[in-house]
Amino acid sequence: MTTATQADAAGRVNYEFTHTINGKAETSKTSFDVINPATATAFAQCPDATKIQLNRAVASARRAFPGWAKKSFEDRRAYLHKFAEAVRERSEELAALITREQGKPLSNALREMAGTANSLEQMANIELKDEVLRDDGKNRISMHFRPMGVVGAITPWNVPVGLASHKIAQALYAGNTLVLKPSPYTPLSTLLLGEISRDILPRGVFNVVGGGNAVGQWLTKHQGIDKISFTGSVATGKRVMESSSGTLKRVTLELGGNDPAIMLDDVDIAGATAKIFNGAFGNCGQICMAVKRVYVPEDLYEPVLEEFAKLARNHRVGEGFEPDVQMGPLQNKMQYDKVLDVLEDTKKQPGVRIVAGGHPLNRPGYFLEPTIVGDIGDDTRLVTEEQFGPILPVLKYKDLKDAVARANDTTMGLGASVWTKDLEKGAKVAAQIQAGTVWINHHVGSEPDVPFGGFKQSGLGREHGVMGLQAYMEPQIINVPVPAQ
Ligand code: TXE
Repeated sequence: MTTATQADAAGRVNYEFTHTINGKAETSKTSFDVINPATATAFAQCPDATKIQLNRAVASARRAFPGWAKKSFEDRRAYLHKFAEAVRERSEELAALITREQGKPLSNALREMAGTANSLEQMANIELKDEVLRDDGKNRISMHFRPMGVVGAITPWNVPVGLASHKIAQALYAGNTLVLKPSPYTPLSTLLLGEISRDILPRGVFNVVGGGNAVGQWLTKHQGIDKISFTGSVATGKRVMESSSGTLKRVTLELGGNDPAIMLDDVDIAGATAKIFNGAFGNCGQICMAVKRVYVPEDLYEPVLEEFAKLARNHRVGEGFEPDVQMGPLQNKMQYDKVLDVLEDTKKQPGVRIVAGGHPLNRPGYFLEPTIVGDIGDDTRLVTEEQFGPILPVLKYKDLKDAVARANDTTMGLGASVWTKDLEKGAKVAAQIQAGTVWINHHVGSEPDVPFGGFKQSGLGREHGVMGLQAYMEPQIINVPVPAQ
């Protein structure tokens, strides 16, 4: 029997990936190629859903909604825990598929799968309590949280299953049903996740539909969808918000970032550079909350730059299944071309120094050397745009106030970090940064019980934690007059 991860001698996976609609497998008349970014060749096919299939998925979610919403949090928790267990059992298979379609090292894909099972479990452990707002002898006013209906989730290609798991856990635990559309660049691991869910969740509660951007658009415009949860680019996020407005859908947007890391003058150089390097080059720089700019005090600039260069030169780049590989290729040709374009622009800047990397790898696939850039201006594309790739600008500063102002001089505000031995001072600097999360002496990470999201154009609303769960529900006030004694 062919499995979803077995590849033939030519690297092709001849498995029939299917949508999950109303708890059953469905194929489509047409399909599209899924590319392995390490070889730049197609290795499998994804079914391309028609509008009729999407409508059927939404209708099945609507039918399943009343029964699912009526269940208690405890019941829904038990379902999600069972789902988490099944994912854990199949995590090696899912991880291999992620490496093949996404490009990340297998060890990272396994970590993504551990995070997925953890999210499905931990987000379903959150306690959401009713609140008494007033009980003054005249009125008893309380606030309750009710499921919304059908959620449409749209996910990107950088952490395909991990990011989907947050939306699945929150939407379903809250009592909603779900239609999930993965990115056309990395749809297969999510389709397999849907397949795994079929024996566990009641029919129609969780639907997965493969397809291109049009399917996403249909979802955002659909009359039968009550809320959209989207993770992706700022530009598409704005489009999602616009097309969701027709039915005033609730919208949660988790968009890009241009995260600064600010080193203070008492920083432990070796320790901080190693951690910042991992925060910048993990997943080949393709993380919304990756470090995208580093600010370094003038006196420490040269040693810090050299330390980053050493780390970059020793970083092992290769195909995700190669042993000990630390960084894979960029995920797709569009992103590869975009990052090469930023690199070309960077090289043209007067006085710029490329202290490590700077070239594509001489092999097939979308590989680029980890690249460290020094002496670059603030108004360049590498500094002002989200590069979303393995190129890190290291910027010099004289005055901390100025560094904070430059860090804040962006339309984004997802994450940031401050690096210092003085934790109190670090916290004071953190408070001045306009970002949804500011880490001290670390960067990157999301936890099921901690709200996550961005300031400014990095997004709208928060996911995770009580706040995240509430965003998948409608608050309802019950106002009862207290009878006179
Ligand atoms: O993302 P899109 P793309 C950033 C990164 C990258 C850029 C573009 O900077 O260079 O985004 O990547 C679906 N209505 N991030 O073009 O378009 C699409 O099918 C509804 C940051 O791949 O945002 C996919 O499922 N849906 C990010 C999803 O949106 C639509 C992670 C994301 O695709 C749609 C990835 C439409 N009109 C890239 N058009 C992060 N925040 O982590 C597309 N889609």
